[in-house]
Amino acid sequence: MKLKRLLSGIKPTGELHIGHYIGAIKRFIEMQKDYESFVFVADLHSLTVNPNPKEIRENTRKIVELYIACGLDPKHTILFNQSENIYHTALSWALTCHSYMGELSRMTQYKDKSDGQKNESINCGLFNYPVLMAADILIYDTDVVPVGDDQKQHVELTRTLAERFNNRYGKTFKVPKPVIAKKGARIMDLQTPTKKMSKSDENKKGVINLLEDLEVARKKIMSAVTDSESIIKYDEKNKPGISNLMTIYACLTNKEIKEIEEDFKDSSYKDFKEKVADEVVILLKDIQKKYNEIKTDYIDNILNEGLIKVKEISKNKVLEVYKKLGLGRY
Ligand code: AQP
Repeated sequence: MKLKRLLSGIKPTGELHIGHYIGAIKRFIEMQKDYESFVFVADLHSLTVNPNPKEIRENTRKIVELYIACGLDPKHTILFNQSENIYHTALSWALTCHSYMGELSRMTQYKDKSDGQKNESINCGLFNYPVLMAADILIYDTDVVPVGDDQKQHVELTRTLAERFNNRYGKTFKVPKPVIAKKGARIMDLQTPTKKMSKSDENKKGVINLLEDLEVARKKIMSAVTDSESIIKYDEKNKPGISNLMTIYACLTNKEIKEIEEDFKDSSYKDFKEKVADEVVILLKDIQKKYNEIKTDYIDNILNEGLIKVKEISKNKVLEVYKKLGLGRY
């Protein structure tokens, strides 16, 4: 039986944190044997936030190393670097010309990230990047896109663009589905638990990186902001801090929230935080051990092999699209 296709990626704009692991990478790992998986480093997307070239280059390699250290297996997952496959941008332009200013300006991430900036100086890539993301997905006839909560709207836009194109030019694209985890789709900042844990966050106290020093990681959990009630109960609205820690614990132990409430009903916040910190440290220790064993050549070989496979598939899709649009001499 032909496996369904999965695709997802992470942009190399900084250090990966436990939010990326829980909301994205862990899910790719759980799904990789049941899907034909494509996981990439979204380096083109990082240009939307103007990071420096040296950082993009270093982070790109680091992300692939972390993908592998976390458990992505090149036998099951095709790994590649987005910009090396030129067909993504070729499809993106065709889709841009089928997208509307109105729908792109309604994207929450665009509104959030451009907030406070003057129109004249907002990077057009920030406005347009959901279309590139649609191209990333549609170019592979992707069935499912496992993403964190914040990316759901972009996958919905991808569906709209696919349907619009199919209606105008005949069936061309598969219409993909977002797969959002029931828990862990939005890990919150440990110091401001009403805000998503983010790699570009200036205050690093609320973020635990996957390559974080283990003792520092433990301290960050122990000093996570909670509330004064001291009851371990899941209530995102009124108790966002403890609810976030419960989510992290639930995802790392594969326990249900109800079970955690029951197990810790007589515990203090301090005791519970210690248990959460233990799980986080076990995870980081394991990832870091594997990360330190990875050799540079190994990463290059994997990316080279991945690139050959994805180029072949995506070239055919772009030719099909261009032909339907009357472009070239096909
Ligand atoms: N805190 C999070 N909880 C759950 N999932 C998360 N993801 C990111 N942060 C969390 C998911 O990871 C995937 C890749 O994200 P990305 O780095 O490409 O983009 P992002 O969502 O913009 O991540 P950051 O950390 O917030 O980066 P910056 O600060 O550079 O914008 C996505 O599936 C995302 O949902």
